[in-house]
Amino acid sequence: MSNRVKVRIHSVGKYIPEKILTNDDLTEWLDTSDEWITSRTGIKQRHISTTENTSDLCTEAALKALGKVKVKAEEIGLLIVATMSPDAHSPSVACTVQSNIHAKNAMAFDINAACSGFVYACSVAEKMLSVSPYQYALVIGGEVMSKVVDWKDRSTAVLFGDGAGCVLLEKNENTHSFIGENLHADGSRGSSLTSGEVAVNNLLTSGNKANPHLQMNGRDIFDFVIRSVPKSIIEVVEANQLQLEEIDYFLLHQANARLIKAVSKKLKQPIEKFPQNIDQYGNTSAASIPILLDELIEHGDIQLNSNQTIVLTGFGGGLTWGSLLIKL
Ligand code: 4VN
Repeated sequence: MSNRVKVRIHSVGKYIPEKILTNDDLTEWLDTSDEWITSRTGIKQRHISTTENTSDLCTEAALKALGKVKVKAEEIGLLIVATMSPDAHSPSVACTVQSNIHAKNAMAFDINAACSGFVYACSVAEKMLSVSPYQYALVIGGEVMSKVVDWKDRSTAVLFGDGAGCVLLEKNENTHSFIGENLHADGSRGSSLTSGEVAVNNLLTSGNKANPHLQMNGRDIFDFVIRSVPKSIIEVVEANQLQLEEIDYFLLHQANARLIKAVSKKLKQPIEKFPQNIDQYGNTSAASIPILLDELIEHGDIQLNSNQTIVLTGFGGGLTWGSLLIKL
């Protein structure tokens, strides 16, 4: 990596839809309780979009990130959106955002790696940026999960929320933020989490079954995360001659508070190094890591240009998982 052009995080932004649904609100529609949801998941409430689609959330997050620094939309050469809840298959969310913010010099495409999407997209963007003529890339994780969950299924409907987070990456002479990574997939276990199935349907074939809703085998996913995520974190840290003790924060995909606690135990690292906001937002899939990063920067826990070292770890549908080691 040392002979590549350096890339760093220049600014971060987020956008959360205004409407809040608390656990108690959900009990009007579902046979569930605040006690069950809180104790099993750590979720107290989630934000749900009433009018805005994924591209609208992503547009606002991008404008926030750009507004914090003196970078014009025309200076962006690459715009990637990580999402599993796009407005449509085509145009991509990234192209709609490109139009909305007038990033007319940017190539634009979506990446779908479910809850790992933001980590995957950062990895791709960093590599493309480092060998490109342009100076800036926008990487956005954005989801309107509320339109894909089955609101009659209490085992999944209570878990998810809507939101978007964005990082602006910059080519830079001095600092290389992206020190190491590992990205993984196990497609043989893809049926553990499905969403938006589309069956073959044409003049010659019809009647095939497809379920457009999100379906999840919670136990399978939980087991997979416990087996693979601590390993991925240890791998990325040790492969780069660091020790877990030297990492300031582990930013994990916000899927379940009990799971984050289990990972912290397995790594023998204090829970304080695993910041969480799942209580407020639920599981926002590809958006959860950049939303968390933005909040930590706003609260002053994480500072850009501080020499802090953080690990970002995504995991979920696909199945996919992976970690980025970042020096700020
Ligand atoms: C990663 C994970 C999850 C996930 C899996 C299971 C689960 C979240 C099942 C047991 C239930 C409480 C909730 Cl670990 C989802 C994704 C997708 O983003 C990624 N919660 N639970 C209980 O305790 O009965």
